[in-house]
Amino acid sequence: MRLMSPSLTVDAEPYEFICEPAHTAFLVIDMQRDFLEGGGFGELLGNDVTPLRRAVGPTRRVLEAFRRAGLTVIHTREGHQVDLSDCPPSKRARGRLPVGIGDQGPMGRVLVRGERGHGIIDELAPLPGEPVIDKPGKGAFYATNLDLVLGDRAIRSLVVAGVTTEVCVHTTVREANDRGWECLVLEDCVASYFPEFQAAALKMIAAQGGIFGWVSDSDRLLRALASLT
Ligand code: TIU
Repeated sequence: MRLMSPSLTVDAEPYEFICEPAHTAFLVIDMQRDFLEGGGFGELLGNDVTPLRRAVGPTRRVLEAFRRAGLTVIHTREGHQVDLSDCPPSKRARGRLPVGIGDQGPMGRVLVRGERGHGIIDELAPLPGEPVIDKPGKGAFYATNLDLVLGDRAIRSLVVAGVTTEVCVHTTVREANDRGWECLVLEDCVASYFPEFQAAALKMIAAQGGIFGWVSDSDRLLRALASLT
């Protein structure tokens, strides 16, 4: 059932986020094994992947609430075609990794579409009918049809979750903001390998009057959604 209420008001920083549920999507960015599980791209980059787990439970609660309310859910995955034709050589070379993008790792070829590591973690698996945007870059608009998918569904506002906060979440929110979408980032539904980047990245979004978005959390979003029903 689609909610008919005209607007949803979520307590947020720097001030309340107001959107229309029927024109709002939950955008879940790159919740892939390659970033959240041992042996994936994130760990091969030298990171401890455990801090990313904190975003899984809250994201799942918001995902379930959006699904229950009949609202739009969209997932993204970072990764490359099997022949790596969409991976700039500069990206592949970055980090001088002994095992990097396109190489065989414990979960298949690293950051390659169709491999186990490229898949979204079981807890947040997309349901049939939920768009999954495969993106070669950090931003979800670069070299994808995300703008068409959002336009087709008359989406004007995005509630954003995913990893990592300062890389793919930030790049995507900046891209979305420049294209006219309003973005609310849920601080407990996004995560970074670096606590100091998590804090700074969230501050950057909401500073200067919400220079490229709003920041709230899953509890405040769920409270607002509950008040509609
Ligand atoms: N390394 C890192 O923090 N992130 C990425 O490479 N991709 C995403 O953020 N999805």
